Amino acid sequence: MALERSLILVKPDGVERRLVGTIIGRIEAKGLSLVGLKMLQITAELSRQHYAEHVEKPFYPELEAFITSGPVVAMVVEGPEAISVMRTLMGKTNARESAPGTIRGDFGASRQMNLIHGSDSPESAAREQQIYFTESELVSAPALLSPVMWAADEAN
Ligand code: IDP
Ligand code: MG
Repeated sequence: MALERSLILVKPDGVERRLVGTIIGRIEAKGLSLVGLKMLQITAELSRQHYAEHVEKPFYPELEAFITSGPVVAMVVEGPEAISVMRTLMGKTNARESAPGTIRGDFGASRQMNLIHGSDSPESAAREQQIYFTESELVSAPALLSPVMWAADEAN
């Protein structure tokens, strides 16, 4: 098991609905650490970079219109297996099918306006972190609480 970093966005619908604090609260309550945080407006160019794998898909124009429609909050979160832990915490892409207890399942009812983005693999996480953050914008989280949160072999 490894300490990982995932790139998370609270999407424009989450910001507009004043759910930023609630969503960050869930991430922190799970035990993940914030190591980077900023608010920004995604441009069309940035959207094409972020969603490179979807640019040719039929739904891309609507997705771009949505993701550029208002500010987002970008974060890098860290913890043991943070990438898959965040995907589980988020729920399925289509919020109507997301389980209750997940962020999308509790707060969303749309496939597109699904509140949150999270990296889907270590490769995506590395690529996406570079899109939003420079190395100097990411802090090293203090390990003070780690001994009471997980065993040493869960985060090496
Ligand atoms: P993910 O966010 O759960 O990783 P992806 O399949 O990577 O889901 O899709 C990226 C984003 O594009 C979704 O979060 C959602 O906002 C939007 N999206 C995905 N599929 C559709 C669709 O079929 N129609 C409209 N928007 C979609
Ligand atoms: Mg995805």
